[in-house]
Amino acid sequence: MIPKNHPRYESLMTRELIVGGIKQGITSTQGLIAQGRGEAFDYLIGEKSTEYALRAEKVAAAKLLLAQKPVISVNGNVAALVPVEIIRLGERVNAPLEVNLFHRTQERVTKIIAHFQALGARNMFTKSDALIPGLGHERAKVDNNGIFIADVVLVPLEDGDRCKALVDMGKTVIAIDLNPLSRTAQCATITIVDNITRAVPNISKFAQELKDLEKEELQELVKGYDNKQILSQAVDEIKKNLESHILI
Ligand code: PTJ
Repeated sequence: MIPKNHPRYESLMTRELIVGGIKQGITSTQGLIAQGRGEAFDYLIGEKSTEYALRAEKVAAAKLLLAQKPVISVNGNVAALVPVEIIRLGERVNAPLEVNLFHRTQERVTKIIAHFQALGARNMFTKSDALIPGLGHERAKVDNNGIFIADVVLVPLEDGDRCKALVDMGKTVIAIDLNPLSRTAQCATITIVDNITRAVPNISKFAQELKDLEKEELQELVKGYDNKQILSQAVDEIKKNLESHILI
């Protein structure tokens, strides 16, 4: 039992969600390692949604609202950490969820779909009848009516190969990744350098605020977005935080 007044309460509780996901059979054991890596970067950016992350989150919300066929890709970590929040986001921007796993087993795919449906997800792509060209691993398997033909795909905690393959297919790829140096972060169209536990509610909140804007107003908001600048601001933030902790 983790006491509420523990200084690392939130971080420790997030770990518990991943452990719970593994026990339920929805999260891979490798998910623990990914979470650990994410935590380290979260520590370095100050465990907060920075100004540049909020900018990327707002632009992401606008892009999702502008999309013709948006899809939200979900994996075992997403299913454990923010299942309800991602269902809500999907409903708000009219984007069905699609399970896409790196360490894929049919058993886990089935369990994750059931997990989301039990929590109220009504709109999911559940087939794996198409392949993303140029990918040699299991993440290539997608739904022909879902990710395969989507124009905008939200990919939280992605691997670099599929991110690049989706961009190569001409899609707008929105990544959530705490590591601004990862291949995913570097190749996505919009990179949200924030913890998924903060990023998904933030995108939802922005989607709610923006949903009644005209198409032209949304396009105006997206105009001039520079992902390289966002990434360099994330790296600067890490440098600044490290420098402020150097003891003289
Ligand atoms: O369920 P599966 O089989 O699809 O597997 C999912 C994981 C996440 C295990 C798999 O995709 C994987 O191994 O991912 P990576 O290559 O470790 O990359 C995960 C990236 O997400 C890393 O750059 C982490 O820094 C980042 N990350 C981890 N936890 C979080 C995060 N970013 C945002 N929020 C987090 N909580």
